[in-house]
Amino acid sequence: IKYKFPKNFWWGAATSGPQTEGRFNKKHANVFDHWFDIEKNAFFNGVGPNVASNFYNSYKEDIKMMADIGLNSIRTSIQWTRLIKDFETAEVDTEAVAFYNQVIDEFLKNKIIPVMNLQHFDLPVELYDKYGGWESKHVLDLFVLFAEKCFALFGDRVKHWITFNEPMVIVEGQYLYKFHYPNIVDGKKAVQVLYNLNLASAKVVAAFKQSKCAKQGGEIGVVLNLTPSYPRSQAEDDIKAAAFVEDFFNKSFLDPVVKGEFTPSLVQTLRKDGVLWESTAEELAIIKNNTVDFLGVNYYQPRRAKSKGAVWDKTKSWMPDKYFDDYELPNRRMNPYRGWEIYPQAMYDIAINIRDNYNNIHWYISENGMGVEGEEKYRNADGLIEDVYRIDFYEEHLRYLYKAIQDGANCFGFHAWTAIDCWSWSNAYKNRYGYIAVDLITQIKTIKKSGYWIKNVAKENGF
Ligand code: BGP
Repeated sequence: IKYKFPKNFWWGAATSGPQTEGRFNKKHANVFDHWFDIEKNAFFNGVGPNVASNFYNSYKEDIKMMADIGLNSIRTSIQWTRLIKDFETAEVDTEAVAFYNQVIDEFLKNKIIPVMNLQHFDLPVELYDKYGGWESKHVLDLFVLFAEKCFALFGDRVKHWITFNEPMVIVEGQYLYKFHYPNIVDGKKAVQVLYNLNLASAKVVAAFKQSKCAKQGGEIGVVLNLTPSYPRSQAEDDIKAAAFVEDFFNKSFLDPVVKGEFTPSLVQTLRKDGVLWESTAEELAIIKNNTVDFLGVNYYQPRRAKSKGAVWDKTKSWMPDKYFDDYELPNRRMNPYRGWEIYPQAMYDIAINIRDNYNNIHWYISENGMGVEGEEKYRNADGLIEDVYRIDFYEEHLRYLYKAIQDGANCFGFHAWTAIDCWSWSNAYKNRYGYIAVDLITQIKTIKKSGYWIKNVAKENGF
C-alpha cells in the first residue's frame, strides 16, 4: 500500500433522495418533479425522477450492495416534499417517517454511517409558486421547521447532518444560467438568494445546536461545490478576474459558513454595483454565531478566468459575468461526456486553502466522480463493466488528496458520486457515475470493476 489514509477515514459515496427514490407515495412535487411533469416529452426521452433508481422499493438490497463494496458511510437526503404533509406547520407524513426510519436502520445494520442532507436542489414547487422560494424569508423559516422535525425524528441515530448541497448551484441554476426551474435570469435576485441561503443554513445550524442530537455529539455541516479559480496568466487583469470568480462562486459561501462573515471585497463590489443583498443586523448575527462543525466539498472541475474582453454593457442588468470571461486552457484534459475539465491537482489546492485560510476545519470530499456515457460497451463476457477510466480518475485525485493530508490537511473522508447509477438533473441517465450499474428496464443492479476497486481501497484504507 503506497497511499495509506488516516484512521477511520470515510470511504463512501453520495447521492440524494430525488435522484434515487422515485416518487412513490410522495404527496408533493419538488421543482424537478414539476419540471419533469411539464416537459416530460421533450425531456430525456421521458426518463425522469418518477422511478429513478427505485430506491424507495429496493433500499434494502441497495444498501446491502453498498455495504458489499465496502462503503462505510453514505450521504443521501431527506426530501422535504416527502417528509412533510403541510409545509406551514411541518406536520409529517407518517408513511414517509416510516420509510426514512427503515432506511436509516438499514444503513446502521450494515455498519454504514448515514449522513443526511436536508436540501439537494429539491425545493417544493408550491413554495416557489406561492412565495418565490428562496427569495422569501418565510420559506427560510419553513425550511427550519422541516429541519427541526428531521433532527427530532432521526437525530437519535443520524449523527451527521448537512444543511444544503451546493447552495451556489441553486443561485446559478435558478437565477443566473437557467438550468434549474424556474430558470430566471436576474442577477440582483441571485445575490439576494445567495444571502438568503447563507441565512437559511445558519438558521438550521442554530436549530441544530438546540437539538438533543447536537447535545449528544452530533455534528452539522454544509456541502459546497468548490471550483478553484485559476487566472489565464499572471497579468493583473487576469488575476483580478479570477479573484472575482473566487469571491463570487466560492467564498460567498465558504467565508460565511466557516468564518461567519461575508468576503469584504465581494461586499464592496456588490455595493458599488448597487446589487448588494438586503440584510438586518439580527440576521448577520445569526450568520456570525452559527458557523458549521464540518465541511463537505464537492469537487469536479476547476474554473479558469481571464479578463473581460468586451466592456460590460451598462444597460444590461447585473450579472457576475460583468467581471470575467471563462478561459479554456489549451490542451486541457476533458471529460467529453460532461464537458468538464479534469484537473486532479485542484484537490491539493482546495485542501491547502482550507488548511491555511479556513481554520483548518475538518472536512471531507463529499463528491467527486466521472460521468460516462454508454458504459454497457465496457461490459465483458462475464458481465462486468470494466470502468478502468473511473478507477484511474479516482486514484489520480486521491493521490493529490493524500499529499495534502501529508502536508497537514484536516480531511477525514472521500465520497464518490455515486454508489449506484442515479438520475441526473442535467442528463437523466445518459452519463453514469456509479460503482454499481443499474439497468433501467429490469432494475437489476450489478457491481462494476470500480466497485471491487473501492472495496479493496476501503479494506486496506488506501491503495
Ligand atoms: C453535483 C450534484 C449531484 C450530481 C452531480 C453530477 O453537482 O450535487 O446531484 O448531479 O453533480 O452532475 P450531473 O448529474 O449534472 O452530471
